[in-house]
Amino acid sequence: MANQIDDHVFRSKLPEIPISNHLPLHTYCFENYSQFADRPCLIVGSTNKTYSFAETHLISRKVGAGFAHLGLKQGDVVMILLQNCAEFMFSFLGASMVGAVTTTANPFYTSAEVFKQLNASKAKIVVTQAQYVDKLRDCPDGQAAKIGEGFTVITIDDPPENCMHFSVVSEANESELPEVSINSDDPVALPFSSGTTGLPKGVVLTHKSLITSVAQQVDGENPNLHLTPDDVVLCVLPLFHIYSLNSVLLCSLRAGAAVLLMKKFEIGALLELIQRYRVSVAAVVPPLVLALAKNPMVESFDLSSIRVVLSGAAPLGKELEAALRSRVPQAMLGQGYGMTEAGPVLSMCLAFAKQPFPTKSGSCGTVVRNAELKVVDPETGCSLGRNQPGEICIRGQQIMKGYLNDPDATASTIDVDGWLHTGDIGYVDDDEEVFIVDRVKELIKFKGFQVPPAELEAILVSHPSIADAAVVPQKDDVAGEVPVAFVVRSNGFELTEEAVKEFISKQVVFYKRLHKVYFVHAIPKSPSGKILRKDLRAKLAEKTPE
Ligand code: 4UW
Repeated sequence: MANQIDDHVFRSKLPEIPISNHLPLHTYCFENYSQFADRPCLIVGSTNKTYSFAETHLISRKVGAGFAHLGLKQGDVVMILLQNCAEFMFSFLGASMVGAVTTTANPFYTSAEVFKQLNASKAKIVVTQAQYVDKLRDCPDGQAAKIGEGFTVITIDDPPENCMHFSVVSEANESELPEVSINSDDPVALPFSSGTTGLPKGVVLTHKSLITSVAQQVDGENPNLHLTPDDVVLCVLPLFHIYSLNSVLLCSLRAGAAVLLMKKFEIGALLELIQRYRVSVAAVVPPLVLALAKNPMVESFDLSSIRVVLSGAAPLGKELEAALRSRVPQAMLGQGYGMTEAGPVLSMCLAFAKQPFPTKSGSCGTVVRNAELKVVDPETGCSLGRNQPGEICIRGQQIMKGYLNDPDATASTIDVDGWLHTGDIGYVDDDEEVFIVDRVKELIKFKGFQVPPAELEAILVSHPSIADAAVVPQKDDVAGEVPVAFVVRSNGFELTEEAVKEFISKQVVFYKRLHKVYFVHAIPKSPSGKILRKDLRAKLAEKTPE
């Protein structure tokens, strides 16, 4: 406790607010919706179909009732394996309404990746599209549950064999939605993240955590991220990632803003939709900033409606920010800083507040209100003052409850005093702005997507000709970072770089593919057997790492 008294704790410049985090998440999100019931809530970019808030509320209730009819019980898990679409929203909210939990997965995952998450989360229902159903059929080790036996598959388009159509749930009778008593500490979302070390793990986010995070952004007299029913918020970032799910979907729902859903990023379609729907808030990641700043097509479209560009999930260079500024001079540009386990938002640009504050380029915002942030020396654990870089820690009701069935991983991430350790190195300056300067955790980020090195290392050492392996990030102008491997061949085995790359690419989603393989005689390790990643990163900085 002595240590706590000495802590330098940073807080928001905005006053604390009361947060209704005793409610279930869906009740909180729809709390004010009668004020904008007939306004657009969801706009489907590819079809121009629009759902009002009242329609979204009703369909979500139907889906909840439909899920219950299929046997989904409070505490059960639904997997959403979809690109951005209206059914994503209905399924997430419908599940919440019956006290169930949603785990979101990337539809581009390979079958092996999907099954790892399906088995770990024990999902009872999978909502997906017909084209992804094959991934659910051939479980690689043949041991998992099967469609129709262990889990039910619902497709939003023509259902293949043993699957049912989404209308089975979306046309259910909403009056049959079961009454459930939800505790604020019950889980509602289960995204997967590798955190600071190891394999992807289920991150238990409760009703309380997500409400707190949304409220920290959009509630109060002077919201940190000011959204109104006049806003149209671009939703091109995938909803299976917590950034889009929380800061785009849930925040808009709470604030009454319309969400413009795009299935995937394609610059022409994106620009056309921004112009057509007069998008006012664009949530982006640095590669999208690059496209908006550099692509010549941008000149032919009217982007004058954009008032806010929010970037996050990976570092945004100052030069890139400046280049974008010249394209959308009327807009406020700034960053948010999030981490799945943190609920996810740690800090948000205060230029987005209703009564904005001046902010600096390169900053990741200021810690959100109703939360505490500190910076600790990674060696001593002591907290540091202003302008001194160290590991960023966050505390508040928004952070995860813990990792699913993994108390050890939870204990090594959230300490006994409730501080969540991020594995990011940064500092807080004289104006309360957070700057991230490095990452000490293993995680690699390709265009903001998580690439867990431990996952690739486990696959590599399963190869009969590989004795040992380590995967580390290499800087890349477009993706930010790309994964590269150091590989030790087994005695006497021939193995080419191409063969190693192909072995990996068959088993993982595109952004986890290896960009380079270096053959070495040994992987540097600490006496306890930990890979010395710092040494390997230093080797990469040399010209010839072999
Ligand atoms: N600058 C530098 C940043 C930044 C960053 C994240 O995949 P995860 O677990 O989670 C995220 C969540 C991002 C997010 C959520 C909600 C939100 O409003 C927002 O603001 C725009 C962003 O990315 O990866 C977490 C890790 O990603 C890095 C950092 O290392 C963090 O621990 N990261 N944001 N602005 N790095």
